[in-house]
Amino acid sequence: MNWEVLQKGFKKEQITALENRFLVGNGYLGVRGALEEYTAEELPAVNLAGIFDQVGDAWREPINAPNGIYTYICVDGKTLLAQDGEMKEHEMRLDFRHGICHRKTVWKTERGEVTVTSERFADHENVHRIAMRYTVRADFHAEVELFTGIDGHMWEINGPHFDSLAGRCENGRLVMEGVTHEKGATVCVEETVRADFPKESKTEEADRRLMHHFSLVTEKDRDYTIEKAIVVFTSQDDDFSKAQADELLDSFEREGYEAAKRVQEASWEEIWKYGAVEIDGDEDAMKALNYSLYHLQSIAPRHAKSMSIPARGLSGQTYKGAVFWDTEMFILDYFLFTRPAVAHTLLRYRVDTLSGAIKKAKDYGLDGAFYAWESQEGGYDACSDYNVTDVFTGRPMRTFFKDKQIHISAAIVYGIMRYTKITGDDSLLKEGGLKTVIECAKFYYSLLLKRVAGTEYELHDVIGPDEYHERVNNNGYTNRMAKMTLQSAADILNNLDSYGKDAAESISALYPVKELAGKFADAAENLYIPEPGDDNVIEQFDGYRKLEDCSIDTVRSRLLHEKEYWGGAYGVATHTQVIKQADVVAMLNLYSDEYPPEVLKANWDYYEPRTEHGSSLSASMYAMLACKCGMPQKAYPFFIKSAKADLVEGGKEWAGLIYIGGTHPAAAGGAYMIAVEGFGGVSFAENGIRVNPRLPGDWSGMRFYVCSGGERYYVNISGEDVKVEKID
Ligand code: IFM
Repeated sequence: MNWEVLQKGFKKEQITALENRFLVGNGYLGVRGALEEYTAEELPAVNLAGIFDQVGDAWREPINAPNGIYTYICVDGKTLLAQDGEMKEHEMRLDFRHGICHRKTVWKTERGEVTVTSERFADHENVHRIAMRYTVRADFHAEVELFTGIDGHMWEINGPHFDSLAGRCENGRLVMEGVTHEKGATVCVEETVRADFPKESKTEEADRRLMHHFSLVTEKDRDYTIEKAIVVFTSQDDDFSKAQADELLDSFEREGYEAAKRVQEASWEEIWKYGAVEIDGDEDAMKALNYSLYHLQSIAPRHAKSMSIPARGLSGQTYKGAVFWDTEMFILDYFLFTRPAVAHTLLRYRVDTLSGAIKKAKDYGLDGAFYAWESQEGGYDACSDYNVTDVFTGRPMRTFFKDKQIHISAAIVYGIMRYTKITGDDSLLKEGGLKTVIECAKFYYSLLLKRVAGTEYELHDVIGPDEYHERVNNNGYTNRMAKMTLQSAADILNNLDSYGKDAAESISALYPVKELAGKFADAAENLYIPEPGDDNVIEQFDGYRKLEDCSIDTVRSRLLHEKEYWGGAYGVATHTQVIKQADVVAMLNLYSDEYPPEVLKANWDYYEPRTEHGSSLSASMYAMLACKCGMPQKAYPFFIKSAKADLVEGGKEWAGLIYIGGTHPAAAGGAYMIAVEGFGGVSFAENGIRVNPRLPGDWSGMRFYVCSGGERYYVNISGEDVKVEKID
């Protein structure tokens, strides 16, 4: 397979999408695929994981570090900037086997051609470091001024996040240090430059920019190359000091870009050894899938013990750098199956942010743990009560995602229980997970309602995964996930001894075990789950089928503005059956074994034409259920849509007036689930893994590795033949 994404030519309107497509990252930082000369206007970013800042009442968001990539040239007095769009040739290339982004640009000047080539990577071995190489070549004796340094004018959506930003030169290296507004955290960027020409530079500081300035008169057709290392660290890093930063720069000065690149290539080869998926008969699908996995690997917090993945990865500040249910329901499986330690880190973050969830529940007058819909550090919910701006009035619109998407707590329980079941490792449960599950169950318990004349419990006033219909009663997905949570907690409480003496004692000290177990079991048994109707269709929520039944096109034709929000109080979809994303279908996908095939199919057929797929999460749930209905052909276009979410243009970039562009890790994780669990048919049972493939059209085989019960298996599907081999 060709592990390369190539983009030839330049269009201004593609700049932001390409920055996502060519992103390089290592879990600690993400570097948007911006050209070196881009300034804030083109949205470049070195986006940092897990460090946030808020300015005034604006949205709290993650920090973009001062941009140490910033480099440009002037030739014969003219500054050459790609964004001016006057290049003769331009191409970008991503080697996604090794996480290296390349560019080549040719300008035609009055005296001849000037070519810039560059490459860069976010170092996987030393996650604080970015390495780059930048080469200029002219086919004439050109007067070249080369500027490279640190740009303190970052792209910030709700900044400025640095109250102060000070630059200095330390033994020829540039250092820029910012102090964040909210917490006074420091973010430090240091860089060093090697050059293959006599390196005499002036250092210039102006207007929040700190630059080396090299003046060259180039020989015809000779390369002039600088190699640069940029190290980023913050006062929030537990285990990284200035001395270590200096050492990383020292070693780069000694050994150079090529040496660092060799290590980078070896690290990625290690990742792909068990992390890639091979497909026979469909090169395009295989490439798109592994490109998705590249993105997941680029944002995996391998360096941390307790950290999760934001909904837009490390591609910037959109979605406030917050963690959603995307992680547990869409992203988790890839790591669980290929690198369980990362799955543990993702879930550890939830266990460690339990206190934030307990506080949120309390703030709403509820019991237990109500996890943040948009979780930042400490479990702080970054979701605003006004998450959409009305395009007509410019006024903030009241949305209820934060208050009513109660299914978020169940997603955390789902993740923890799934981790425990598939790995066979109950350490997460013992180290805080038991309490987490119990607190989530307490949360749902405190929300249960029973009608005076009723026998079942109900959950009212919620928002399901389909966010267009707010404040509905008995959303099928939510109720089923709440039931799972209550049942999991009851099982835990009834089997406390199986977690060992210490865990049993600490839980018994906190809760009336027997009483709670009884309450949760009763609630789980008697919580109302909407049943299939005469036509086998399950109503998404009470009264859903009484809403206007019209096509998506009809709804779209009623828009008065292309960026108008479809949901909420007055949205065009609100009073119709048109939904944003998989909802009943998501529930049936998770609980397919509880329903006969005709119910699964009837709901797929009913809901698909009514689903706008306005979220990149939607396609994978439809594809998964299609596979379970024995319709891999129908699943295939949804698989391609998920796998290519960051590879092709056309993704949603706006919600009302809010920019929401960025990478789509949940779609990437969804693509993996479709390939391995949907088409590959992998599932996990008490006695090991099961493989029951349902390959689509052209696929004649698949090969991949999966972990289960502390073992790793090699799965080789070839036509009808399935081999599962345990790896030593
Ligand atoms: O979590 C999703 C949500 O379901 C739909 N809107 C986008 C969020 C982040 O991906």
